[in-house]
Amino acid sequence: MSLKLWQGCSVATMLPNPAVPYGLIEDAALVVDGALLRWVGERRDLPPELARRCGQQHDAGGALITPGLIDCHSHLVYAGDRSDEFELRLNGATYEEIARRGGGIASTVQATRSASPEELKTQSRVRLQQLLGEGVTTLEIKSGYGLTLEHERKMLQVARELGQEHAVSIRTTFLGAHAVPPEFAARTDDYLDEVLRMLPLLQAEGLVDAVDAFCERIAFSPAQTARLFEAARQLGLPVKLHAEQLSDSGGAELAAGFGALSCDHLEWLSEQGAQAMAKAGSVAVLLPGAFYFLRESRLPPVDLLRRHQVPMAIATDCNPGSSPCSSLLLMLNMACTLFRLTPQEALAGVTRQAAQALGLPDRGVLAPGKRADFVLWDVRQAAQLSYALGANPCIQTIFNGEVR
Ligand code: DI6
Ligand code: FE
Repeated sequence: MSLKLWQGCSVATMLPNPAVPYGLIEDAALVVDGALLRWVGERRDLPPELARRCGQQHDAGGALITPGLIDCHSHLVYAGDRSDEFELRLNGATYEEIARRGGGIASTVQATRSASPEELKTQSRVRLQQLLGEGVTTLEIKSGYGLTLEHERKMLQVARELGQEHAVSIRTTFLGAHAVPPEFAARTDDYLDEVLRMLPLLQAEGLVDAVDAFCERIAFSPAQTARLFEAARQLGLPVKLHAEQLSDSGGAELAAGFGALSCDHLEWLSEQGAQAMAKAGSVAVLLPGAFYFLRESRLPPVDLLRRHQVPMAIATDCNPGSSPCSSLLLMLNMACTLFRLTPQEALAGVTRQAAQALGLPDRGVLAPGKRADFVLWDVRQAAQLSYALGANPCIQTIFNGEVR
């Protein structure tokens, strides 16, 4: 098979090496064999016989190449928006008033249930295309605005179809335990029974890669979350959790006990929680968009995570209520400015660590044998990717070994 060569670039491999920030290779060459990387290194070391077999040769014109970006936490599939609520609030309405008018998460559930699969897909595609335009090659999408078997299935099918119709790899997460729908008001345990009925059915249809829940005073308790995770374990599905976003409920420790891929948000994470995550190898997914949009003041304990060597990922949390955001590059900037991550940590957070948060060891770094998903950027230094606000220096994205 004919190989493809990229040269005239520097490559941020993102391989962890304390002596080489970003795993950077200057004056690099990269050889693609089908959907995989065959060779990555300094151009002068490229074996001549390999170079000869490269049918396609690309001059990257001095671009910086990074792994394809990975958004490991999104609620990208939903209908409608909540800009009316945003405006009401800025005109002085209180949370209760908005809730009484049917606002909040319930309004997105209502809009998502009412939307046809085609409408839902059309609206979600706009956000997907924004992410793709910034070099995203892998994206997680959660359900959780349907909250019935029929509508959760619809959301997950739309997510899968978006993945088939675009050059992007999509992982779906069942978040039936996102909120208690109005028809189950004050009957959380009954609704959870319903969620437990949905899970094996949706899994059997091939719609579920992982299971998530919103563990919070206003949503599901740790005991309820544990019931769900027990069911996931029986089905062989990995879990992750919205944990410690608004209070310390001990969710991270609970999730770590189930070997969670990740615990997400974590503003209120305790030392015990961090220890448990480190032991379990769970990734801390930080979501600066939600922190910013909800005007939170409690920062996620980044130093604690560093101290316990818990890997940190960054994601958009793209959703209409707490993070109406479809820019992963903006999240890089906000992870640095708001959470004080270094630009290197931030970039690792949307590449290597985000891959780990999704349980995908085949991507997130550029090395032989890994997927040929990578991005050419019009920047000279990797830090520029987190430095600029609202810029998009993406020149070209290669997905599955093909120019996208
Ligand atoms: N945490 C959040 O911040 C969002 N969901 C969650 O579990 C809020 C979702 C929404 O308001 O629509
Ligand atoms: Fe979320």
